[in-house]
Amino acid sequence: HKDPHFKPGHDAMVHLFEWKWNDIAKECEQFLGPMGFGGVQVSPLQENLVINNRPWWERYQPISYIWTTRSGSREEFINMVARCNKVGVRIYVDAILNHMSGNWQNAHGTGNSRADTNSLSYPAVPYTAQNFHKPCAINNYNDAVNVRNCELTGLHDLDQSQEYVRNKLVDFMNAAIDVGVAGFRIDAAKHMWPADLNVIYSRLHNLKTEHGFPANARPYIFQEVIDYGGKEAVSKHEYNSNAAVIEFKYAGELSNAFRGNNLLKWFVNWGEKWGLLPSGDSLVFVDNHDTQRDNPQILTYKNAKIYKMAVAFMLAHPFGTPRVMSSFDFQSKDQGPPQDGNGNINSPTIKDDNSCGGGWICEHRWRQIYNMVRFRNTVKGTDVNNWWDNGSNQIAFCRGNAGFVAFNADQYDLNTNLKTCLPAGQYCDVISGSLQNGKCTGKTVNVQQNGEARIEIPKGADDGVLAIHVGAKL
Ligand code: LAG
Ligand code: CA
Repeated sequence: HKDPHFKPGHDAMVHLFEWKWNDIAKECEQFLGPMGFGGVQVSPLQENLVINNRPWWERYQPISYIWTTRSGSREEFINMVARCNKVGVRIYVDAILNHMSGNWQNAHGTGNSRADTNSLSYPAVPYTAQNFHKPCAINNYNDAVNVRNCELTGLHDLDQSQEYVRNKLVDFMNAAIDVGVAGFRIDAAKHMWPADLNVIYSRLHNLKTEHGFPANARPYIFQEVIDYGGKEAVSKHEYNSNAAVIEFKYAGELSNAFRGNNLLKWFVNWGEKWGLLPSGDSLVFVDNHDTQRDNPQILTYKNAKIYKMAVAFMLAHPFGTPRVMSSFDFQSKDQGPPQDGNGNINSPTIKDDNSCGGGWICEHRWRQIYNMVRFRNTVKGTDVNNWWDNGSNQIAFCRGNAGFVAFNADQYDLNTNLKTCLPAGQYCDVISGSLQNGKCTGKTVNVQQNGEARIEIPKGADDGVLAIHVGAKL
């Protein structure tokens, strides 16, 4: 369950948070496939409770396993998966296995199901009170039983030790596998027992060759276990034997350093030496839909220059399976996606320069980000070599003989000769521009016979990164 099954020439996942299935299908065909993205994490597939003013988080309050949400219908979902697979882009579903909804009067769902949440009755599944842990509140992260058998912010906590509950969860996931999804994000994995989860994973179907997967392929599973390395009863190390884990410490350390609280030179040994899980077990990221709202330490699109530097570093470095966040703009924590007066989600609009409008940020359509996805594909299979730093926040490294990247997070210019490890010639810096019709729209870098080049990143430049690779040679 640790292989994302990206197609050759494709890498990195993007979280198209709250996008509609029809829009994702179009995005796969028009942008993600051609740009070499590997897959999409989509918002939850299961029916959720309708909540007043339609906050984004209503989708984390399931009411049944019917595939009807504000992202679209079952037919639209199936159509999206097929169209994305066809252009080499995988789909990963955000699966909520830990809980159902909290308590709400007159609860009804996006597929018109009803529930009596106060008595833990969800007839559209059906679940009754006996399928849940006896309600108690999670309030002690030093106690694994409290963390796993009590309610996360009042969300009714399913008992995954019951065969009946396991079967409901497995059937839901297998139905998604059977229409072609490549895997799942496991929401709130920290709040479930690893042994129960492993039973569930073991019962999942293989991915099917008819959807372009290799024979006997297992679904990719990446589990949300928030663990920044502090002392708590539950740790990420309990979860990575059978499946991947979302590496929150990776995200925390990157934001910390790019904000100026740690020197970039220390990234010379970035990886397990920092207390991260092994590379092959780690889904890595800079921000997610939660941390961009509730963790002021974490970089987001709102700090565009240093955010893009952190994302570029993630994509340039071989550690982990990277996930790029794609947001909608928000002013307050609860604000839902761009929507009309009837609560229908609006589609993003696409401008001439590739970027989005209509309230959608679409970080994945920022040149500095999608060009680094191309960089990652081009250098795949190589290591980090010829690390250079100035003893502070200017760093550079090669990826084999295929790519070179430099960062300047110091408050003075970077202007020096560096080994690029690339064959001599003229290269297009894919951060300040793109190679289009044989011409570079940004800076060009001249690599000498000895592999060295003059590398300049002035302190006031729009971007604090420079990246060149053999796929963008003039
Ligand atoms: C997750 N991972 O473990 C999701 O990434 C995260 O977005 C989910 O919380 C959480 N677990 C539950 O799936 C989100 C919001 C919460 C929201 C919850 C349920 O961050 O704020 O809670 O979804 O919608 C809300 C209210 C709470 C209330 C609760 C129950 O904010 O005050 O107690 O609903 O009604
Ligand atoms: Ca639980």
